[in-house]
Amino acid sequence: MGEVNIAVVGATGAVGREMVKVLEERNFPVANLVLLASQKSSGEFLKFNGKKIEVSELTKNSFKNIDFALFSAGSSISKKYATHAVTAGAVVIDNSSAFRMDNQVPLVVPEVNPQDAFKHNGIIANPNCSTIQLVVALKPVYDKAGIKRIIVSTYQSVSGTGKKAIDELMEQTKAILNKKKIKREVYPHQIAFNILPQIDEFENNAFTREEMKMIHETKKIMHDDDIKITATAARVPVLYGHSESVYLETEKIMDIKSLKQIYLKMPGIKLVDDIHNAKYPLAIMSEIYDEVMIGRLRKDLAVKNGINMWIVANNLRKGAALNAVQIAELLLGSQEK
Ligand code: NAP
Ligand code: 3JM
Repeated sequence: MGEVNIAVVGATGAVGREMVKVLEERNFPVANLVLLASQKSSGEFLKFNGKKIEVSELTKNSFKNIDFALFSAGSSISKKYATHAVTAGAVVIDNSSAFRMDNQVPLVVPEVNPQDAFKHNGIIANPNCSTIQLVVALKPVYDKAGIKRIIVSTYQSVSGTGKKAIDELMEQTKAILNKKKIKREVYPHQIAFNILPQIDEFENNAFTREEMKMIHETKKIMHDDDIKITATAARVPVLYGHSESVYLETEKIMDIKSLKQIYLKMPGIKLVDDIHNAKYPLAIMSEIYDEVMIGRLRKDLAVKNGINMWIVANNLRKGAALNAVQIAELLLGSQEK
């Protein structure tokens, strides 16, 4: 692979820092790494491959000679700056919700719909973290047996809201243990020792935007508008890793044994399912494993083509930074041919 120039927009954030780590860990062929953030961070340094790289302020002119611009600074920044990156000749891989449902923008999970990545017009969108782990688990079931119904409930960690939310959970926990008053800035309610059944704003249909992201994005990635999917998204006082309880109804009956065999062979999936030894995916395991972990696989008792499972993945890595870097790898691999 030839070396390429990479810009990371939002490099100082929870996702951006993970981007830099993932590029290093995967020996991504980086010629030049440009780290961009707000004015407040300009002059800070981040480490990459043993070298300190200075963070610069993001401007419209930040993208000269950049091949890939990995954006994770929120949707308003993506809307404002992505076209400048594309005009400068870069391919944008955007982690925000800004372009995900745009018909001109592919929404890609390399294990699920890699072919879509090549249809881009300069921008490729990374799905929402909860959608990514869901569709990785759905794909082999969909291919083998068809899926007509999905009911998903999420248990999402605070790192999904960014670095301020990680601090808020830690500070509130300390305050409560020390019998002090808690401070609340990021979430509408106390998050320590609590569960919030709200992620992002409410829409007019009484679902939250996070829930609607999962519903729309799943249909787009699977190329199937007929899947009946409903979602409930909750924030839990966990630092890293999103967990999901998933119920599926397949078109054809699928037996659990053969599904386990398929999952065992799928790249990007780690089957953790040994209930007699209390082995199932745990949020804390996502700090070690990059795969989407699947467990608690079982046949539904009331519906003969119903399947239940529990899935966990690292929201900052497979849910954001890793998926984005895998998309870049996919494009680079094709340029080699
Ligand atoms: P974060 O920890 O709050 O980091 C935000 C980053 O954006 C920081 O680097 C920040 O720079 C930068 N930023 C903020 N305002 C800026 C500006 N005006 N100009 C340039 N940079 C600016 O948040 P995060 O968790 O990393 O998430 C960032 C975004 O990634 C989210 O808003 C979301 O759109 C996306 N995201 C996607 C997924 C996914 O599943 N695909 C998951 C999580 C997040 P400073 O440090 O200088 O403020
Ligand atoms: C995850 O700018 C914003 O409002 C960012 C909000 C946000 C998003 C989003 O909508 O891009 C925070 C955390 C996401 C996401 O992945 O959809």
